[in-house]
Amino acid sequence: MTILTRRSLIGVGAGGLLLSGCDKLSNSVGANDFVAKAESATYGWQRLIGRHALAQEFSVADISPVFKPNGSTNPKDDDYRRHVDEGFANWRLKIDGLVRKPMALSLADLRALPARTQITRHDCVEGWSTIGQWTGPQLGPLLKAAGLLPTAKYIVFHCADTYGGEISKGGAQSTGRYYESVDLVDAFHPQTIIAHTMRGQPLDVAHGAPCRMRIERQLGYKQAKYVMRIEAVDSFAKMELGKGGYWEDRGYEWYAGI
Ligand SMILES: Nc1nc2c(c(=O)[nH]1)N[C@H]1C(S)=C(S)[C@@H](COP(=O)(O)O)O[C@H]1N2
Ligand SMILES: [Mo]
Repeated sequence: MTILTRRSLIGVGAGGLLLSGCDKLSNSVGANDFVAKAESATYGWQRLIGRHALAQEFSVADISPVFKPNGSTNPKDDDYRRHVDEGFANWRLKIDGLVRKPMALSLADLRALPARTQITRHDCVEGWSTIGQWTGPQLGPLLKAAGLLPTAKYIVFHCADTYGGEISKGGAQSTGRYYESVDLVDAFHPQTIIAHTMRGQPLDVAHGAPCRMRIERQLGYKQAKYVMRIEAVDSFAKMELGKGGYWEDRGYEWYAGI
């Protein structure tokens, strides 16, 4: 059939946007650049053997009966408490930094976007895994809509929670606020979604309400909960302790591939 041109294959829908985003990516960022920046062998190897590949997806029957909440499960931060009390009516997800058109999305806006549902395995470094079902818009098309600038190299997820009892370990320079970051390969990965729904229900506070990241090729601590702001940056050297994430600032690998 001749009607299946390349244009008709990649030109439509969110998947098409993603493909063309990734095409652009591999042209603008050379593999050498990534390998040079690699902080671990996994990062380099996964880049070479296919970081675009999908993480395994499971069936409804595989979903774990209980998805263990971990890390912050009920943030005490004033701003966050207010949003919970207001049912997130005044909450906005900001998308800003190195973008042409910064955005502020309400929860209704987020829910109105085309969404992807995926059943995946969550692996925590503490040594447990659990299978959950997540629904939410893909991050890639949103970044495109915000006009991600060519100078952007990383996407940072700023969270609402101060992780209890750990501030002191970060020293005076750290606010103790949870945050995370990924490169553009993971930001535009089709399974990288802003999940507002878990197993068909609005995301609860324990699991990151009103929205949390799912970045399925990486470990549990990359799955930022209570996301308030998504910032495109060219460096995170001057942010908190400079390693690109709360746990990274405390010694974990920045690239936590699985
Ligand atoms: N904002 C925020 N995100 C977070 C954490 C956290 O403490 N705060 N903990 C991380 C860790 S270590 C894990 S294993 C997962 C746990 O997600 P869950 O509570 O849905 O199981 O969230 C990750 N994201
Ligand atoms: Mo974790």
